[in-house]
Amino acid sequence: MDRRKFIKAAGLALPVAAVVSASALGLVNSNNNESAESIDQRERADYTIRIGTGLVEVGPQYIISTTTYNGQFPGPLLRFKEGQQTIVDIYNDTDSPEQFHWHGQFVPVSVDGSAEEGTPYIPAHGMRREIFVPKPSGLRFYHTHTVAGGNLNAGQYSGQVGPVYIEPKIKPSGYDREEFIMLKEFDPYFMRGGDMSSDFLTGPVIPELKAMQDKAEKESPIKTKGYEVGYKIFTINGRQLGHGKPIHVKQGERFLFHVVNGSASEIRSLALPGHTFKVIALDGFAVPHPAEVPVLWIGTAERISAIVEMKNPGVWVLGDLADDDRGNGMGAIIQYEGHTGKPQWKKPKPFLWDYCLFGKQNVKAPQPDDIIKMIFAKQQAAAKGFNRWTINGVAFDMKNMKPMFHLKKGKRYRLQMRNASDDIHPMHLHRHSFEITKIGGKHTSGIIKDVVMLGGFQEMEVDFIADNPGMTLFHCHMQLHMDFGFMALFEYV
Ligand SMILES: [Cu+2]
Repeated sequence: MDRRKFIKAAGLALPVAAVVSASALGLVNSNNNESAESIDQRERADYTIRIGTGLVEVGPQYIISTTTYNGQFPGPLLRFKEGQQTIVDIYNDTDSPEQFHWHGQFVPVSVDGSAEEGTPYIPAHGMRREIFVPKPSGLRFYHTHTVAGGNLNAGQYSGQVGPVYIEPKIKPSGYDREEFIMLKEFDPYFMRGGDMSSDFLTGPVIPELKAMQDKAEKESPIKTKGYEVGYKIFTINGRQLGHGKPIHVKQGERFLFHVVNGSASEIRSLALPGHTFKVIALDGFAVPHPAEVPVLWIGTAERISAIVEMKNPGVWVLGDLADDDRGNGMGAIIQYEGHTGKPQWKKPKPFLWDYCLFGKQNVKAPQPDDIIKMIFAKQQAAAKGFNRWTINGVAFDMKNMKPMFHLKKGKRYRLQMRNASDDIHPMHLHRHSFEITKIGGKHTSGIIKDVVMLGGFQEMEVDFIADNPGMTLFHCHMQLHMDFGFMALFEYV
Protein backbone atom coordinates (compact mmCIF):
# COMPACT_ATOMS: atom_id res chain seq x y z
CA MET A 1 0.00 0.00 0.00
CA ASP A 2 1.49 3.36 -0.93
CA ARG A 3 1.45 6.20 1.52
CA ARG A 4 -1.49 8.03 0.00
CA LYS A 5 -3.73 4.96 -0.08
CA PHE A 6 -2.67 4.13 3.44
CA ILE A 7 -3.51 7.58 4.72
CA LYS A 8 -6.90 7.51 2.97
CA ALA A 9 -7.65 4.18 4.58
CA ALA A 10 -6.55 5.52 7.95
CA GLY A 11 -8.74 8.60 7.39
CA LEU A 12 -11.74 6.39 6.84
CA ALA A 13 -11.03 4.11 9.72
CA LEU A 14 -10.28 6.82 12.26
CA PRO A 15 -12.86 9.58 12.54
CA VAL A 16 -10.59 11.73 14.69
CA ALA A 17 -8.12 11.88 11.83
CA ALA A 18 -10.31 14.73 10.55
CA VAL A 19 -8.12 17.05 12.65
CA VAL A 20 -5.49 16.68 9.93
CA SER A 21 -5.71 19.07 7.02
CA ALA A 22 -7.32 17.68 3.90
CA SER A 23 -4.11 17.98 1.92
CA ALA A 24 -2.21 16.04 4.52
CA LEU A 25 -4.75 13.27 4.16
CA GLY A 26 -4.10 13.14 0.46
CA LEU A 27 -7.60 14.45 -0.19
CA VAL A 28 -6.50 17.40 -2.29
CA ASN A 29 -8.84 17.91 -5.22
CA SER A 30 -7.13 18.86 -8.39
CA ASN A 31 -7.60 18.32 -12.10
CA ASN A 32 -3.88 18.41 -12.46
CA ASN A 33 -2.36 15.26 -11.01
CA GLU A 34 1.10 16.72 -11.07
CA SER A 35 0.27 19.62 -8.79
CA ALA A 36 -1.69 17.43 -6.38
CA GLU A 37 1.31 15.18 -6.25
CA SER A 38 3.64 18.08 -5.55
CA ILE A 39 1.46 19.36 -2.69
CA ASP A 40 1.51 15.91 -1.20
CA GLN A 41 5.23 15.79 -1.71
CA ARG A 42 5.76 19.14 -0.07
CA GLU A 43 3.61 18.27 2.91
CA ARG A 44 5.00 14.85 3.55
CA ALA A 45 5.92 14.51 7.21
CA ASP A 46 9.63 14.39 7.98
CA TYR A 47 8.87 11.77 10.61
CA THR A 48 5.89 9.64 11.50
CA ILE A 49 5.52 8.34 15.05
CA ARG A 50 3.03 5.70 16.08
CA ILE A 51 2.28 5.26 19.78
CA GLY A 52 1.31 1.68 20.50
CA THR A 53 2.20 -1.60 22.12
CA GLY A 54 5.66 -2.88 21.29
CA LEU A 55 7.85 -5.76 22.35
CA VAL A 56 11.32 -5.00 23.68
CA GLU A 57 13.76 -7.89 23.83
CA VAL A 58 15.76 -6.69 26.81
CA GLY A 59 17.54 -9.98 27.36
CA PRO A 60 17.74 -13.54 26.11
CA GLN A 61 14.30 -15.07 26.52
CA TYR A 62 13.02 -11.92 28.23
CA ILE A 63 10.70 -9.81 26.15
CA ILE A 64 8.88 -6.83 27.66
CA SER A 65 5.50 -5.70 26.38
CA THR A 66 5.00 -1.99 26.85
CA THR A 67 3.84 1.16 25.08
CA THR A 68 6.50 2.32 22.64
CA TYR A 69 7.08 4.63 19.71
CA ASN A 70 7.01 2.80 16.37
CA GLY A 71 7.09 -0.55 18.16
CA GLN A 72 10.69 -0.13 19.23
CA PHE A 73 12.75 1.01 22.20
CA PRO A 74 14.19 3.55 22.26
CA GLY A 75 11.95 5.43 19.85
CA PRO A 76 13.62 6.35 16.54
CA LEU A 77 16.38 8.96 16.60
CA LEU A 78 14.85 12.12 15.17
CA ARG A 79 17.41 14.35 13.51
CA PHE A 80 16.38 17.90 12.81
CA LYS A 81 18.18 20.94 11.46
CA GLU A 82 18.26 23.96 13.72
CA GLY A 83 15.88 26.64 12.52
CA GLN A 84 14.48 24.56 9.64
CA GLN A 85 10.73 23.92 9.87
CA THR A 86 9.75 20.30 10.28
CA ILE A 87 6.56 18.24 10.10
CA VAL A 88 5.98 15.30 12.43
CA ASP A 89 2.83 13.16 12.29
CA ILE A 90 1.99 11.44 15.56
CA TYR A 91 -0.56 8.64 15.61
CA ASN A 92 -1.94 7.39 18.90
CA ASP A 93 -2.86 3.75 18.38
CA THR A 94 -3.61 3.21 22.06
CA ASP A 95 -6.94 3.33 23.92
CA SER A 96 -5.84 6.32 26.06
CA PRO A 97 -5.28 9.98 25.20
CA GLU A 98 -1.57 10.80 24.97
CA GLN A 99 0.78 13.74 25.28
CA PHE A 100 3.95 13.82 23.18
CA HIS A 101 6.45 16.16 24.82
CA TRP A 102 9.38 17.75 22.96
CA HIS A 103 11.71 17.91 25.94
CA GLY A 104 14.16 20.82 25.87
CA GLN A 105 12.80 22.60 22.81
CA PHE A 106 11.65 26.21 22.63
CA VAL A 107 8.25 25.45 21.14
CA PRO A 108 4.78 26.96 21.66
CA VAL A 109 2.30 25.44 24.11
CA SER A 110 0.29 23.95 21.22
CA VAL A 111 3.30 21.77 20.31
CA ASP A 112 5.02 21.27 23.68
CA GLY A 113 2.93 18.30 24.80
CA SER A 114 1.81 19.16 28.32
CA ALA A 115 -1.86 19.10 29.29
CA GLU A 116 -0.98 21.23 32.32
CA GLU A 117 0.05 24.05 29.97
CA GLY A 118 -2.95 23.50 27.72
CA THR A 119 -1.63 21.32 24.88
CA PRO A 120 -4.59 19.28 23.59
CA TYR A 121 -4.32 15.52 24.03
CA ILE A 122 -3.73 13.31 21.02
CA PRO A 123 -6.98 11.35 21.27
CA ALA A 124 -7.04 7.58 21.59
CA HIS A 125 -6.86 6.24 18.02
CA GLY A 126 -6.40 9.78 16.75
CA MET A 127 -3.47 11.65 15.34
CA ARG A 128 -1.88 15.07 15.26
CA ARG A 129 0.32 16.76 12.68
CA GLU A 130 2.87 19.01 14.37
CA ILE A 131 4.63 21.70 12.36
CA PHE A 132 7.36 23.58 14.18
CA VAL A 133 10.87 24.99 13.99
CA PRO A 134 13.23 22.78 16.01
CA LYS A 135 15.45 24.69 18.41
CA PRO A 136 17.82 25.02 20.13
CA SER A 137 20.46 22.76 18.62
CA GLY A 138 21.94 19.82 20.49
CA LEU A 139 20.79 16.70 22.27
CA ARG A 140 17.07 16.78 23.13
CA PHE A 141 14.54 14.01 23.50
CA TYR A 142 10.86 13.20 23.38
CA HIS A 143 8.68 11.37 25.84
CA THR A 144 5.11 10.96 27.01
CA HIS A 145 3.80 13.52 29.47
CA THR A 146 0.75 11.83 30.93
CA VAL A 147 0.04 11.29 34.62
CA ALA A 148 0.76 7.73 35.69
CA GLY A 149 -0.08 8.04 39.39
CA GLY A 150 -0.20 4.50 40.73
CA ASN A 151 -0.31 2.92 37.24
CA LEU A 152 3.11 1.52 36.45
CA ASN A 153 2.08 0.75 32.85
CA ALA A 154 1.51 4.43 32.11
CA GLY A 155 3.54 7.60 31.70
CA GLN A 156 7.28 7.32 31.45
CA TYR A 157 7.30 3.97 33.23
CA SER A 158 6.43 2.69 29.75
CA GLY A 159 8.79 2.68 26.78
CA GLN A 160 7.67 6.07 25.47
CA VAL A 161 11.08 7.72 25.18
CA GLY A 162 13.24 8.54 22.17
CA PRO A 163 16.25 10.73 21.32
CA VAL A 164 16.32 13.95 19.28
CA TYR A 165 19.39 15.53 17.81
CA ILE A 166 19.10 19.02 16.38
CA GLU A 167 22.04 19.66 14.08
CA PRO A 168 23.69 22.99 14.89
CA LYS A 169 24.53 25.36 12.04
CA ILE A 170 28.20 24.94 12.92
CA LYS A 171 29.07 21.34 13.73
CA PRO A 172 31.13 20.57 16.82
CA SER A 173 34.54 19.01 16.19
CA GLY A 174 37.06 16.94 18.08
CA TYR A 175 35.52 13.51 17.63
CA ASP A 176 35.46 10.68 15.10
CA ARG A 177 32.24 8.85 15.84
CA GLU A 178 28.92 9.50 17.50
CA GLU A 179 26.99 7.05 19.69
CA PHE A 180 23.58 7.57 21.31
CA ILE A 181 23.08 5.97 24.72
CA MET A 182 19.59 5.72 26.20
CA LEU A 183 19.42 4.68 29.86
CA LYS A 184 16.12 3.07 30.85
CA GLU A 185 14.66 0.65 33.36
CA PHE A 186 11.75 -1.74 32.87
CA ASP A 187 9.49 -3.94 35.03
CA PRO A 188 8.79 -1.37 37.74
CA TYR A 189 7.28 -2.19 41.14
CA PHE A 190 6.42 -0.27 44.28
CA MET A 191 8.11 -0.62 47.64
CA ARG A 192 7.94 1.37 50.84
CA GLY A 193 10.84 3.75 51.26
CA GLY A 194 14.21 3.15 49.64
CA ASP A 195 14.69 6.57 48.11
CA MET A 196 17.79 7.72 46.29
CA SER A 197 20.56 9.27 48.36
CA SER A 198 22.35 12.28 46.96
CA ASP A 199 25.75 11.74 48.55
CA PHE A 200 27.40 11.79 45.10
CA LEU A 201 26.62 15.49 44.81
CA THR A 202 29.02 18.10 46.08
CA GLY A 203 27.88 20.83 48.46
CA PRO A 204 26.62 21.12 52.01
CA VAL A 205 23.40 19.89 53.59
CA ILE A 206 21.52 22.86 55.08
CA PRO A 207 20.56 22.01 58.72
CA GLU A 208 17.56 24.37 58.59
CA LEU A 209 16.08 22.38 55.69
CA LYS A 210 16.64 19.08 57.46
CA ALA A 211 14.95 20.49 60.57
CA MET A 212 11.90 21.36 58.45
CA GLN A 213 11.48 17.77 57.29
CA ASP A 214 12.11 16.40 60.78
CA LYS A 215 9.38 18.68 62.13
CA ALA A 216 6.94 17.71 59.38
CA GLU A 217 7.55 14.01 60.03
CA LYS A 218 7.11 14.45 63.75
CA GLU A 219 3.82 16.29 63.32
CA SER A 220 2.49 13.96 60.62
CA PRO A 221 -0.14 11.44 61.74
CA ILE A 222 1.26 9.01 59.15
CA LYS A 223 4.41 7.29 60.26
CA THR A 224 4.92 4.83 57.40
CA LYS A 225 7.16 5.67 54.44
CA GLY A 226 5.57 6.56 51.10
CA TYR A 227 5.84 4.27 48.09
CA GLU A 228 8.96 4.42 45.96
CA VAL A 229 9.55 2.74 42.61
CA GLY A 230 12.08 -0.01 42.00
CA TYR A 231 12.90 -1.86 38.78
CA LYS A 232 13.86 -5.40 37.88
CA ILE A 233 15.35 -4.75 34.46
CA PHE A 234 18.00 -2.18 33.53
CA THR A 235 19.02 -1.42 29.96
CA ILE A 236 21.16 0.66 27.67
CA ASN A 237 19.36 1.25 24.36
CA GLY A 238 16.75 -1.29 25.43
CA ARG A 239 19.20 -4.17 25.95
CA GLN A 240 20.61 -5.58 29.17
CA LEU A 241 24.38 -5.71 29.57
CA GLY A 242 25.69 -8.53 27.40
CA HIS A 243 22.55 -8.77 25.27
CA GLY A 244 23.11 -5.63 23.21
CA LYS A 245 25.63 -5.48 20.39
CA PRO A 246 29.08 -4.52 21.72
CA ILE A 247 30.28 -1.07 20.70
CA HIS A 248 33.30 -1.81 18.51
CA VAL A 249 36.10 0.72 18.82
CA LYS A 250 39.60 1.21 17.50
CA GLN A 251 42.50 2.47 19.53
CA GLY A 252 42.82 6.24 19.21
CA GLU A 253 39.22 6.79 18.13
CA ARG A 254 37.36 9.62 19.82
CA PHE A 255 33.73 8.74 20.56
CA LEU A 256 31.16 11.38 21.20
CA PHE A 257 28.61 9.73 23.50
CA HIS A 258 25.20 11.39 23.62
CA VAL A 259 23.74 10.02 26.85
CA VAL A 260 20.04 10.44 27.66
CA ASN A 261 18.59 9.42 31.01
CA GLY A 262 15.17 8.24 29.85
CA SER A 263 14.21 6.89 33.28
CA ALA A 264 10.91 7.70 34.95
CA SER A 265 12.54 8.06 38.34
CA GLU A 266 16.18 7.01 38.55
CA ILE A 267 19.43 8.92 38.81
CA ARG A 268 22.13 7.07 36.88
CA SER A 269 25.90 6.94 36.88
CA LEU A 270 28.18 5.77 34.10
CA ALA A 271 31.84 4.85 34.09
CA LEU A 272 34.20 3.18 31.63
CA PRO A 273 37.23 1.67 33.42
CA GLY A 274 40.54 3.12 32.30
CA HIS A 275 38.89 5.97 30.41
CA THR A 276 37.61 9.47 31.14
CA PHE A 277 34.70 11.49 29.79
CA LYS A 278 35.34 14.96 28.47
CA VAL A 279 31.99 16.64 28.99
CA ILE A 280 31.35 19.08 26.16
CA ALA A 281 27.61 19.67 26.54
CA LEU A 282 24.95 19.38 29.24
CA ASP A 283 21.33 19.02 28.13
CA GLY A 284 22.53 19.75 24.59
CA PHE A 285 24.11 23.11 25.45
CA ALA A 286 27.87 23.46 24.98
CA VAL A 287 29.51 24.08 28.35
CA PRO A 288 31.89 27.06 28.78
CA HIS A 289 34.53 24.80 30.28
CA PRO A 290 34.71 21.24 28.90
CA ALA A 291 36.21 19.13 31.68
CA GLU A 292 37.34 15.51 32.01
CA VAL A 293 35.63 13.39 34.63
CA PRO A 294 35.92 9.70 35.60
CA VAL A 295 32.16 9.26 36.14
CA LEU A 296 29.02 10.76 34.69
CA TRP A 297 26.13 11.37 37.07
CA ILE A 298 22.97 12.00 35.20
CA GLY A 299 19.60 12.85 36.70
CA THR A 300 16.22 11.82 35.35
CA ALA A 301 15.76 13.51 31.92
CA GLU A 302 19.24 15.04 31.92
CA ARG A 303 21.50 14.59 28.91
CA ILE A 304 25.29 14.63 28.70
CA SER A 305 27.42 14.79 25.55
CA ALA A 306 30.95 13.64 26.32
CA ILE A 307 33.97 12.61 24.30
CA VAL A 308 35.87 9.44 25.24
CA GLU A 309 39.25 8.87 23.70
CA MET A 310 39.76 5.13 23.25
CA LYS A 311 43.25 4.67 24.61
CA ASN A 312 43.08 1.64 26.87
CA PRO A 313 42.69 -1.47 24.68
CA GLY A 314 40.62 -4.36 25.98
CA VAL A 315 37.04 -5.40 26.44
CA TRP A 316 35.29 -3.18 28.97
CA VAL A 317 31.95 -2.63 30.63
CA LEU A 318 30.53 0.84 30.22
CA GLY A 319 28.24 0.68 33.21
CA ASP A 320 26.45 2.04 36.22
CA LEU A 321 28.37 2.25 39.50
CA ALA A 322 25.56 0.49 41.39
CA ASP A 323 26.49 -3.22 41.35
CA ASP A 324 22.86 -4.37 41.56
CA ASP A 325 21.69 -2.17 38.70
CA ARG A 326 24.69 -3.05 36.51
CA GLY A 327 24.16 -6.70 37.43
CA ASN A 328 20.57 -6.39 36.26
CA GLY A 329 21.64 -4.93 32.95
CA MET A 330 22.69 -1.28 33.19
CA GLY A 331 25.72 -1.46 30.98
CA ALA A 332 27.11 -2.00 27.48
CA ILE A 333 30.26 -3.66 26.21
CA ILE A 334 33.04 -1.60 24.68
CA GLN A 335 35.22 -3.90 22.57
CA TYR A 336 38.52 -2.79 21.05
CA GLU A 337 39.43 -4.15 17.65
CA GLY A 338 41.50 -7.31 17.99
CA HIS A 339 40.51 -7.91 21.60
CA THR A 340 38.30 -10.66 22.95
CA GLY A 341 37.45 -12.13 26.35
CA LYS A 342 35.23 -11.37 29.28
CA PRO A 343 34.31 -7.69 29.61
CA GLN A 344 36.13 -6.11 32.54
CA TRP A 345 34.62 -3.82 35.16
CA LYS A 346 36.58 -1.84 37.71
CA LYS A 347 34.96 0.42 40.24
CA PRO A 348 36.24 3.98 39.84
CA LYS A 349 37.60 5.95 42.78
CA PRO A 350 34.97 7.99 44.65
CA PHE A 351 34.08 11.11 42.72
CA LEU A 352 31.67 13.91 43.61
CA TRP A 353 29.54 15.38 40.84
CA ASP A 354 29.94 19.14 40.68
CA TYR A 355 28.18 21.08 37.89
CA CYS A 356 30.52 24.03 38.57
CA LEU A 357 33.40 22.06 37.00
CA PHE A 358 31.90 22.92 33.62
CA GLY A 359 30.99 26.54 34.31
CA LYS A 360 32.76 29.85 33.97
CA GLN A 361 35.12 30.35 36.83
CA ASN A 362 34.90 33.62 38.78
CA VAL A 363 32.34 35.14 36.43
CA LYS A 364 29.03 35.97 38.06
CA ALA A 365 25.79 35.71 36.13
CA PRO A 366 23.91 38.97 35.39
CA GLN A 367 21.61 40.23 38.13
CA PRO A 368 18.01 39.10 37.72
CA ASP A 369 15.05 41.48 37.47
CA ASP A 370 13.17 39.49 40.06
CA ILE A 371 13.68 36.60 42.47
CA ILE A 372 11.19 33.76 42.99
CA LYS A 373 11.67 31.81 46.20
CA MET A 374 10.57 28.21 46.40
CA ILE A 375 10.57 25.60 49.14
CA PHE A 376 10.01 21.98 48.22
CA ALA A 377 8.54 19.67 50.84
CA LYS A 378 7.23 16.16 51.26
CA GLN A 379 4.06 15.05 53.05
CA GLN A 380 4.93 11.51 53.92
CA ALA A 381 2.55 8.88 52.48
CA ALA A 382 -0.23 11.50 52.54
CA ALA A 383 -1.78 10.63 49.16
CA LYS A 384 -3.16 7.12 49.68
CA GLY A 385 0.26 5.84 50.63
CA PHE A 386 2.17 7.95 48.11
CA ASN A 387 4.22 10.92 49.23
CA ARG A 388 2.57 14.22 48.38
CA TRP A 389 4.87 16.99 47.20
CA THR A 390 4.47 20.73 47.62
CA ILE A 391 6.02 23.91 46.25
CA ASN A 392 5.63 26.71 48.81
CA GLY A 393 3.11 24.56 50.65
CA VAL A 394 0.90 23.89 47.61
CA ALA A 395 0.54 20.58 45.78
CA PHE A 396 -0.31 21.12 42.09
CA ASP A 397 -4.02 20.64 41.51
CA MET A 398 -4.63 18.61 38.35
CA LYS A 399 -8.28 19.71 38.27
CA ASN A 400 -7.76 23.47 38.29
CA MET A 401 -4.28 23.74 36.77
CA LYS A 402 -3.96 27.34 37.94
CA PRO A 403 -0.68 29.20 37.44
CA MET A 404 1.25 29.86 40.67
CA PHE A 405 3.64 32.48 39.29
CA HIS A 406 2.84 35.43 37.01
CA LEU A 407 5.74 36.79 35.00
CA LYS A 408 6.48 39.69 32.68
CA LYS A 409 7.79 39.00 29.19
CA GLY A 410 11.44 39.79 28.64
CA LYS A 411 12.44 39.81 32.32
CA ARG A 412 15.19 37.71 33.83
CA TYR A 413 13.98 35.64 36.78
CA ARG A 414 16.02 33.88 39.44
CA LEU A 415 14.53 30.75 40.99
CA GLN A 416 15.87 30.25 44.51
CA MET A 417 15.06 26.64 45.26
CA ARG A 418 15.35 25.07 48.69
CA ASN A 419 14.80 21.37 49.17
CA ALA A 420 13.29 20.54 52.57
CA SER A 421 13.36 16.81 51.80
CA ASP A 422 15.94 14.06 51.82
CA ASP A 423 15.17 13.11 48.20
CA ILE A 424 17.00 14.35 45.16
CA HIS A 425 14.94 16.30 42.61
CA PRO A 426 15.83 16.77 38.94
CA MET A 427 14.06 20.10 38.38
CA HIS A 428 12.82 20.83 34.86
CA LEU A 429 11.50 23.93 33.09
CA HIS A 430 9.45 23.48 29.92
CA ARG A 431 9.94 25.50 26.69
CA HIS A 432 12.88 27.47 28.13
CA SER A 433 16.42 26.89 29.28
CA PHE A 434 18.00 28.28 32.43
CA GLU A 435 21.46 29.20 33.65
CA ILE A 436 22.78 27.77 36.91
CA THR A 437 23.93 30.69 39.04
CA LYS A 438 24.49 28.97 42.39
CA ILE A 439 24.65 25.31 43.33
CA GLY A 440 26.20 23.28 46.12
CA GLY A 441 27.02 26.54 47.91
CA LYS A 442 29.07 27.91 44.98
CA HIS A 443 28.39 30.66 42.45
CA THR A 444 28.82 29.82 38.78
CA SER A 445 27.67 31.00 35.37
CA GLY A 446 27.49 29.91 31.75
CA ILE A 447 26.00 26.46 32.39
CA ILE A 448 22.74 26.34 30.43
CA LYS A 449 20.37 23.45 31.05
CA ASP A 450 16.73 22.45 31.20
CA VAL A 451 17.00 19.90 34.06
CA VAL A 452 19.25 20.12 37.10
CA MET A 453 19.58 17.89 40.15
CA LEU A 454 18.89 19.43 43.53
CA GLY A 455 20.32 17.29 46.33
CA GLY A 456 18.54 16.38 49.56
CA PHE A 457 18.40 19.34 51.99
CA GLN A 458 20.36 21.46 49.51
CA GLU A 459 19.64 24.71 47.71
CA MET A 460 20.35 26.11 44.28
CA GLU A 461 19.61 29.07 42.05
CA VAL A 462 18.91 29.18 38.33
CA ASP A 463 18.01 32.14 36.10
CA PHE A 464 15.79 32.13 33.06
CA ILE A 465 14.52 34.77 30.69
CA ALA A 466 10.78 34.93 30.07
CA ASP A 467 11.10 34.90 26.29
CA ASN A 468 8.62 32.23 25.18
CA PRO A 469 5.15 33.43 26.25
CA GLY A 470 2.35 31.15 27.36
CA MET A 471 1.82 28.72 30.18
CA THR A 472 5.10 27.14 31.20
CA LEU A 473 5.36 24.07 33.35
CA PHE A 474 8.01 23.73 36.01
CA HIS A 475 8.32 20.40 37.78
CA CYS A 476 10.42 17.71 39.32
CA HIS A 477 11.10 15.15 36.58
CA MET A 478 10.60 12.14 38.83
CA GLN A 479 7.33 10.66 37.58
CA LEU A 480 6.42 9.73 41.16
CA HIS A 481 6.98 13.28 42.37
CA MET A 482 5.38 15.23 39.52
CA ASP A 483 2.27 13.02 39.59
CA PHE A 484 1.75 13.78 43.27
CA GLY A 485 1.94 17.55 43.36
CA PHE A 486 5.50 18.55 42.43
CA MET A 487 4.58 20.94 39.62
CA ALA A 488 3.84 24.64 39.17
CA LEU A 489 2.86 26.83 36.25
CA PHE A 490 4.41 30.12 35.16
CA GLU A 491 2.19 32.39 33.14
CA TYR A 492 2.97 35.41 30.98
CA VAL A 493 1.79 36.79 27.67
CU1 LIG B 1 11.39 15.11 42.83
